Amino acid sequence: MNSTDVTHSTSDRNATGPDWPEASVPAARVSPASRSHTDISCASVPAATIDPGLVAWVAGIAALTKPDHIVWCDGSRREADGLTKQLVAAGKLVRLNPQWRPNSYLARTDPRDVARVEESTFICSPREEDAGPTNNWRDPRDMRTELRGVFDGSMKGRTMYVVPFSMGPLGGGISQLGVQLTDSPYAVLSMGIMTRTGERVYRLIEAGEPWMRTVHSVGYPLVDGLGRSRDDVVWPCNDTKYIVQFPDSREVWSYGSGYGGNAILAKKCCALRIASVMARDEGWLAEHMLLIRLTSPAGAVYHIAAAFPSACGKTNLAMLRSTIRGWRVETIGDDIAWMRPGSDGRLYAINPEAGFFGVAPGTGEASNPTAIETIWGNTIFTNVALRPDGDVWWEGLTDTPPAGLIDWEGKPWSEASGRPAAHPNSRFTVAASQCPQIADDWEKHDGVPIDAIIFGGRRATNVPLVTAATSWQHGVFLGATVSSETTAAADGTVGELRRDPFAMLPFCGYNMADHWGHWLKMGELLGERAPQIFRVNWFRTGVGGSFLWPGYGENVRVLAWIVDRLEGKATAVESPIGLIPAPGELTLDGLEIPDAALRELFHIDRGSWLAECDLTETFFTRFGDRVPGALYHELARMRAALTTMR
Ligand code: OXD
Ligand code: MN
Repeated sequence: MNSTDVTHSTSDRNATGPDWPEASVPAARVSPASRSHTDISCASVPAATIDPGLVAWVAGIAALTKPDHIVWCDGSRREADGLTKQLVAAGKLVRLNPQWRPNSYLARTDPRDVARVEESTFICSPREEDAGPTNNWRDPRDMRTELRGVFDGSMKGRTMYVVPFSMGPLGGGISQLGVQLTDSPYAVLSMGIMTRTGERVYRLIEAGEPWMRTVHSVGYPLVDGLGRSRDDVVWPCNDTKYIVQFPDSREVWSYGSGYGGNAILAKKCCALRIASVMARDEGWLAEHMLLIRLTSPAGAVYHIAAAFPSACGKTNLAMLRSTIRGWRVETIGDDIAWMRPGSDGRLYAINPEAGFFGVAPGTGEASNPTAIETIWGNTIFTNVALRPDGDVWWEGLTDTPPAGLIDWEGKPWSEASGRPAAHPNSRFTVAASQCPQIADDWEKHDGVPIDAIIFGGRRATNVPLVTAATSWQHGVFLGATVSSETTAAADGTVGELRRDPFAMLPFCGYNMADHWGHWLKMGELLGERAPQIFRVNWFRTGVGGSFLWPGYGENVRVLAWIVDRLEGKATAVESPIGLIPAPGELTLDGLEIPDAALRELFHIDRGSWLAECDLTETFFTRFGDRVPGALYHELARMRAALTTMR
């Protein structure tokens, strides 16, 4: 099986394809007998480490959560195969047809457990003001008491897995270690793809490396409060959910959800919420950014980090295939970047993850052929639709849905069903190394030097296709004002804006205004060697609401202009909101784009921008005096320039 077969398979294969006996919907309940069928756990397995701190912590959590077994994971293929078999036997994973999707599986979650739960996500810094107005804060002592209550006995009847992990290449200078305790084998398998797990992590911990402590329980013990056993279910979870970060002790506690964003604790919880605090304290940056390498026709190489709010096509940009000759994009990361000043004074970045946890709907052969090739096999799909021939499907994979689909809830589906076949937040989890355009040195220990930083949002109005910041300080202002329109006002003025500064709103482990201050400090530190900052918007619409810019692979034209700016070649014109390409500077050959659309893409409407300034001021006011004066200065400068604009 290779990627070419898969590309063929998704569009041309007929629904009655090869025989695939396992396409039946799994039973809703799982009997204890099937649970023990291939259970690889063993209560008497000795600890896999001699680190006394780790052993004592695991024992302490086991005493609280009371699992039947403890498994010290080694991250091996054998271990993953054993767990997978166990889950398939228990009806918790559907094995996909290996002819189309080798070693790949479908998980269907409980319909009440399909996404991150921001309302149940807490930052428990000792002082409320350090969490800031955009995070839910709870007093750490109160929260610990509450958590002790919910975790007490939460793993009864289950196995607790000890998953050692490294974010970033093992032993790398920018990498960080952690251990996740979990009663979810699905989480163990996902962690095995998304992080570097394995025995070497135990050895590094024994050698004295610091590590993050993370605890996860789906909150569905197999013994109830009265001591009676109960059957397991296909997707155990709990209506009560907690995703709790203790930034000071570098700890995460997650309860009640098995969904990836809440259960793969190394990702959003550690690599962003906890790491952002470490970065603030230690002088680096942990950001919600993709990482790419861009090579120009002349062979010049640049590295770009880009922040976009969730659901703004980040994976598509991370895997972009250039539509213009000579330009090439290589993928380094699709979601998170850790960046540190190197000894030469430049900013160096790594992707701390080892896999992609990508949104499936909208990922198709036209929008992202690279992702489609990446997921040819060895992939866990969650909440996508199942074809009768044992492969997967989701909206946007192909134009026409195949016949005979089973939807993400396990029910027969047809276009007449009036609901999506795949959940809008359905996912694929796959190793980054399977990406056909992953950079050869994507795991380089010291990272890659960043030349440009991009902020993007989903804006139907106002924000031009591309803007260059006039300074680092102005760039930080652009980052702090990242936003997406939820609805555009009927009269064409600014609609309801969802603010998502630095695309970090749900992910910053401390006061967002302090995050801006930290970025300003980093700019001072980097000085002349700081990357240049840009803002992009692929989503501006014209009359009738159609997109003005074709997007996807054509976005390389914007990247090319950014490189021209870095090389001092492209001229830009000043505007009240930043520098925009001078007419004719954007490479448009081969693209049919009407002049009127081009003008509209860069049009700056004074009235709407002044209204936006007011909204920005109101937004800043939420943070009181924590907002750095430099950002108010940028706001005042923009207002003044708009007022005098002709
Ligand atoms: C993600 C997100 O899952 O940003 O990456 O929500
Ligand atoms: Mn993300």
